[in-house]
Amino acid sequence: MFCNQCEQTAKGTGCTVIGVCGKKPEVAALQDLLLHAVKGMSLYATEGRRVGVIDQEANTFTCEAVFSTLTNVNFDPKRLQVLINTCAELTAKLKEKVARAGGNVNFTDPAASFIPASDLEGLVKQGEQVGLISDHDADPDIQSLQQIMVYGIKGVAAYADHAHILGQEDDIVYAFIQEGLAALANKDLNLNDWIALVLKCGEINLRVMELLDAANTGTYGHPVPTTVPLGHKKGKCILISGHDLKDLEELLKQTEGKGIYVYTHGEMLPTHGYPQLKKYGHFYGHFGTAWQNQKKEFAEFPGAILMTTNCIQEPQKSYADNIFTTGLVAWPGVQHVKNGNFGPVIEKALAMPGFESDEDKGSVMVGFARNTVLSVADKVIAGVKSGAIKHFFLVGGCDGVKSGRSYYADFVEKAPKDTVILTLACGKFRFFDKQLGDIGGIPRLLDIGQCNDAYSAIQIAVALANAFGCGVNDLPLSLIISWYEQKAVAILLTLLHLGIKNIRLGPSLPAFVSPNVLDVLIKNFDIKTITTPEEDLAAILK
Ligand code: FSO
Ligand code: SF4
Repeated sequence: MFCNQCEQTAKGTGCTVIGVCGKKPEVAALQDLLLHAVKGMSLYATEGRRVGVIDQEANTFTCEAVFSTLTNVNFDPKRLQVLINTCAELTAKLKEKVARAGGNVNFTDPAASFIPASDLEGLVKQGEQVGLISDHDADPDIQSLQQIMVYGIKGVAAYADHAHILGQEDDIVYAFIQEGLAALANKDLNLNDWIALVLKCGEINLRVMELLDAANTGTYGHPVPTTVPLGHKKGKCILISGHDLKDLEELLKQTEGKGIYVYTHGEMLPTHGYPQLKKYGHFYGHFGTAWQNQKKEFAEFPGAILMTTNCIQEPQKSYADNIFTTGLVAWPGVQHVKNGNFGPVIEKALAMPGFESDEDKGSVMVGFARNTVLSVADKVIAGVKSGAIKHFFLVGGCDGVKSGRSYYADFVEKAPKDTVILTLACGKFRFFDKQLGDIGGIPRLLDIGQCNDAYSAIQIAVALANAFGCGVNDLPLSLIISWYEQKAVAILLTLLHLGIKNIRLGPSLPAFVSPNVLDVLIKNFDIKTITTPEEDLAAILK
């Protein structure tokens, strides 16, 4: 196996024996094969668009399949086998449609004529031949750009899947995912073509985050400032993790009146701020912190646990019987329930002891997405003009296990009292419960939301820039970003597409960025790696 798509990749170069995430070589091969099969489908889909064929089934499937190969989503060979076979079936149907419409269906790339082996063993063998960088003679910079684009596309596909679940979609998103994957079969593209595709990925990711923002706020209202308890109530309980708001809503509906309290874990925390979700009286609080602490925290939870999306880790024996997956998440042997069919989760919660007493562990505030922040824009602008607010830091992104990640908590702790910290995604759990006070009524720590709410952060920055009559790069705003998996890659590409400069990225640079590509990033975008909180703060505020 070879996989280098996430930040925790082995030795900072690539997982070759087993994934640091727990991905076994056969699963890596099956994921590679699935991506290969989707590349084949994408060749026909892209040609299809040229002759007026738009296949909705193939489009939705493309996102589901690509999302399944994202870090910490699907570890189950059998479910990957189903996806590979479905891909081949849908591709055959699409090919026929394209041929009937007069399109070219004579592609020479092996992905276009892929026929899946009949059993898992055969599929694994096929997968071992088709890894993303299996061509060892290819130009390393082009290969680097191809990886950046494919990993960015994985992030786009994840967000597109979430948006689609709530009825929001735009064919330009599907078209780009397929155009990008089909481009991998085109050996004539040069360095500039690949740079253009990488930046287009950022542009499309902005669109898909906008769709997801419309999906979430359109369905559940704009988040409002909300206090979320970190303790618990006596009684039966379910813990829900991941990013999917629709799953949460269904769970809340189905548990209503059953004497069960629902708690969030990780990226579900910001959902407490949505009016149409917070209205449920039994939607109580947040338990634990973020995904990388799940083995310890899930073991301490006395109820059922539902994983709606990434990031799942190998379930420990102590909670293997009470954890469930839904949607595209899967771990072999873990009970999988269809989206919305949460009966088994509820039964499990009712059979488990639940919390024996109330416990108060303080609280945190959520709900500072664009609507809330921009409703007090006058106050914020006045604060900057009077000098009460000297600087804004966006300290956010996704978290991981590495100890170097303590940088982010230290940074927040050391940021001067006249600065405001905006945060989002699971990286915030390193400091989300710090009491940082306020500046003239504006809290110094503002939780914008999940990783996809980077869209909201961008809208806030653009609105402030307009109010000050300057560009985003001229605002007293610095981006201190942590990355872990491919949604973070997509967001980073969006920031580059918008021309945002001086991003400080950590805890380490992606293994898939070649020295020459890094050079381009530094020259054009002044991108930097994090150093120490003291050094970076001093450099930014000087
Ligand atoms: Fe984190 Fe996982 Fe939201 Fe990622 S929970 S690491 S960027 O999937 O998606 O922030
Ligand atoms: Fe390694 Fe990350 Fe790939 Fe898992 S997803 S195999 S940890 S690079």
